[in-house]
Amino acid sequence: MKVAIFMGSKSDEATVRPCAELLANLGIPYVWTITSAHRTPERTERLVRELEAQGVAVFICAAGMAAHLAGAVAARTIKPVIGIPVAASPLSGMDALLATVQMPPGFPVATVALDTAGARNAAWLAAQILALTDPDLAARLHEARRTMAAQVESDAAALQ
Ligand code: RP5
Repeated sequence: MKVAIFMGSKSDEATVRPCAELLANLGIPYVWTITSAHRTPERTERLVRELEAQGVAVFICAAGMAAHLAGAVAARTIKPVIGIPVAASPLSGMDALLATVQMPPGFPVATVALDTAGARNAAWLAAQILALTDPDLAARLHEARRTMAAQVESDAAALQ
């Protein structure tokens, strides 16, 4: 297990699924579970401790509303923490974005975009962090970028 994906509620599942799928496609072992900074603070603390002991190197946390999950995890580990703000209230995610990104100095949360775009980038960023010490994964990421560039070229050609 290299990556832990936490989400605050079952209701975040569809938003977070692209993150898990991308990690799987990149061949990165991950664990994906539900835990809440507010509803299950002890579970969150225990999971961070146990998963870190099992070798998790990056934590990804998705939450909506007063989204304190990523911050609560960042308070308990020096491993990189990536936060996905989820639009889950009438404030359209601005609440979660600010709660996730505005961490006090010393406890960074690498905050990605809202919702599924952010979920995908959370996986890419976790992969890039792991690729620092994994040349095979780095090669897969370079290949993925070549594929994305080729797609733009072929889409542009098809547009003529
Ligand atoms: C957050 O509150 C969760 O991450 C979710 O995005 C939001 C709403 O949770 P539910 O009331 O749907 O469980 O804690």
